[in-house]
Amino acid sequence: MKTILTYGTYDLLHYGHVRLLKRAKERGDYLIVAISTDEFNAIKGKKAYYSYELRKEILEAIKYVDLVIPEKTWEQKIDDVKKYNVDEVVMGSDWAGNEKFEILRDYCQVVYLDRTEGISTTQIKEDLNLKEDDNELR
Ligand code: C2G
Repeated sequence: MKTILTYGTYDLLHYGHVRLLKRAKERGDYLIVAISTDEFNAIKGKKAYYSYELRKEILEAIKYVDLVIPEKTWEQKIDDVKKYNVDEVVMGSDWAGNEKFEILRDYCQVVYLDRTEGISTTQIKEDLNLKEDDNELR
C-alpha cells in the first residue's frame, strides 16, 4: 500500500484544493492530509475563516481523503513521514524546491503537482469583499 501525505491550511475549500487532493490520491492508495491548526496558522501569518475543527470536518468528507491529522509545527514533517510510513509527500508547485519539503527526500519521495491557476482562498475573500461593496453602490 502506497501512502501519500500532504500539508495545507485548506480554508474555504475550493476546486484548486480538490484537484490537488484528487491528483495526490491517484498517486497512491491512502491519502493523509495534515491541516494547519489555528495556532500554527498564526505562525504562518494566516487566519483561516473556518476553525481547525471545521476544516477537518470538511476535508474528512472529501472522498479522496483517508485521514486528517493536525499540522502544529514546521518541524513535524520527518516524524509524520516515519510515524505513518509515508511513501510520498505531495505538494502544490508553489512549494516546489522549498527546503521544508526537500529535506524529506532522505525519508520518502517528494512530488510537486501543478497548482490550479486562477483560484485561491485569498482571491475568494477579496472577491466577496468587493461584491459586498458593489451591493452598497446599488
Ligand atoms: N493549491 C493548489 N492550487 C490552488 C491553491 C492551492 O494546488 N489554486 C494547493 C497548494 O499548493 C497546497 C494545497 O493546495 O499544496 C493547500 O493549499 P493551502 O491551504 O494554501 O496550504 P498552504 O498555506 O500552502 O500550507 O507546511 C505546509 C503548509 O501547511 C502549506
